[in-house]
Amino acid sequence: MKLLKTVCLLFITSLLLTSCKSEEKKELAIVDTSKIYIKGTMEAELTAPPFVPAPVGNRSAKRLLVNMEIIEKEGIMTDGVTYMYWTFGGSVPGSFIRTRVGDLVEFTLSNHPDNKLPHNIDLHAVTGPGGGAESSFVAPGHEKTFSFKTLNPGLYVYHCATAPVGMHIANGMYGLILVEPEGGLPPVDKEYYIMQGDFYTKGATGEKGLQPFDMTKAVKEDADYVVFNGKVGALTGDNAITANVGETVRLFVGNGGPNLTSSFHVIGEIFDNVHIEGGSNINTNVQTTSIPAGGATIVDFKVEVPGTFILVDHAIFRAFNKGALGMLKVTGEEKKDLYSGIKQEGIYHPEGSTIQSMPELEEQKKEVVSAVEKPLAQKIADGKQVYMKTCFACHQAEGQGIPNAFPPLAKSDYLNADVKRAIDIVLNGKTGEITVNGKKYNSVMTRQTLTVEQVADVMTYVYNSWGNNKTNVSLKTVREVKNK
Ligand code: HEC
Ligand SMILES: [Cu+2]
Repeated sequence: MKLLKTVCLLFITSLLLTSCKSEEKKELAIVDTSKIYIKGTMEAELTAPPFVPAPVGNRSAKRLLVNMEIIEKEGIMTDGVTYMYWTFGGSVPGSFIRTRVGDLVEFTLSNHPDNKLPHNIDLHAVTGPGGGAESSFVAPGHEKTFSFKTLNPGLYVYHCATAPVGMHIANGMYGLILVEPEGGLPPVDKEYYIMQGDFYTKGATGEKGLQPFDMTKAVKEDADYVVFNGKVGALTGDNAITANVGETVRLFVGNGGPNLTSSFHVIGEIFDNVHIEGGSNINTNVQTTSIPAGGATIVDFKVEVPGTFILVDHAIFRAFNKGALGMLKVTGEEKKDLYSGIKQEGIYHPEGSTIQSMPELEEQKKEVVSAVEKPLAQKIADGKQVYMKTCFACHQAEGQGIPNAFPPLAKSDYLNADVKRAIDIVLNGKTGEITVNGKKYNSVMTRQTLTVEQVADVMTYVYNSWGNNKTNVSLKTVREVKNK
């Protein structure tokens, strides 16, 4: 009997304890904004991506005036392809809005008189019908004002919610609004604004000209472009985001959709902290984070070593074939103890014999056997095999390259100007800035481990394809470059 009593008591206490605990959690998540007093009025700073306004720090809650203009305008999707974007503030994604919990946001949405359509805004940070959509519906040449109080800290998507909603979002009508907690987010060295979106065009991916929106493809979720910040290359080359070794970087990452979930990943980095789904729960040491359409996340990480770190949607064809690729360039001193780079290169014998440190010797042995010049057609055929195995991943099937990341080999002025220079690149790799067909590239091509014969074959194939100058690259020329 006594035992039963004790067990009973224990059970009740544990019940009480657990209910107490969940109460505590609730209090962390929801702020009692009735206890936050509004002191003064200020105009919100709005920024175009990849930049964000200054942190709120420990400013008091305010009446925060947000003035946003809707602009429909033609812009560049990728080289030779333009698109009619509908924008909040003139950019895709739209202007970044930075608030703190307890602010009274007075939102004025104006629709430029040159626009063709009515629009509105649904902010996921709003507690109220339609997230503001009903109160903000505005015809061209008009403006509407409504206000809301930011009750929940977090990173929120906003988007147009005018019918057909999918079309307005697909045309670029989305952005992020940040509600910082009391006292602000912990300070970091660099902050950037990135948003993924999928686009659907009448023509196939890369088809030139002004491409209209394609409703059928959008319904099928068959995207032609999946991009960061509204276009291919918005964050690559000269547009890359930057940091210095030792700094902490925070990315506010949203996904406008309209359809696809993002598997957001930075190649060569690990997220130290991830605000899961943009909320208050923090996960640590994350490789890839999932961002649903209409969702967002905050990630931060310290950059420890220099180099170019590639931002991707790790649903990887989207990155290499549809545009979801960006770059973070980190400059500073090498930290060989953290990352060595290539330490040693050798021949790998699976049978388990010793590693030889002079691969050239092996290659040269092979060369003796195949020192005879083959007929041109045979070289081109063999060269194509090498190309599809080795070069294709970066320079693409038709040698067209990837804007801002991998230069084209098709009709490449750089390639056609100097054969020996091109051979040298394949033999020894290439870093540093080069200009190909008027476009600058500043990336890394790794050294390709190919035999002299393979180099002659692949270069002959490249020179005899896609409008290049039909050079027949001889074994002799490759050897000359190799032994120079
Ligand atoms: C890992 C990606 C990658 C692979 C694989 C690759 N390249 Fe490159 N290639 C590049 C990059 C990046 C550059 C530009 C380097 C720079 O910015 O300095 C480049 C530059 C070149 C250039 C000079 C620029 C131009 O467009 O004419 C040639 C020629 C070239 N590569 C040929 C090849 C050939 C042939 C192969 C296969 C044997 C190959 N590459 C494999 C990434 C790659
Ligand atoms: Cu709209």
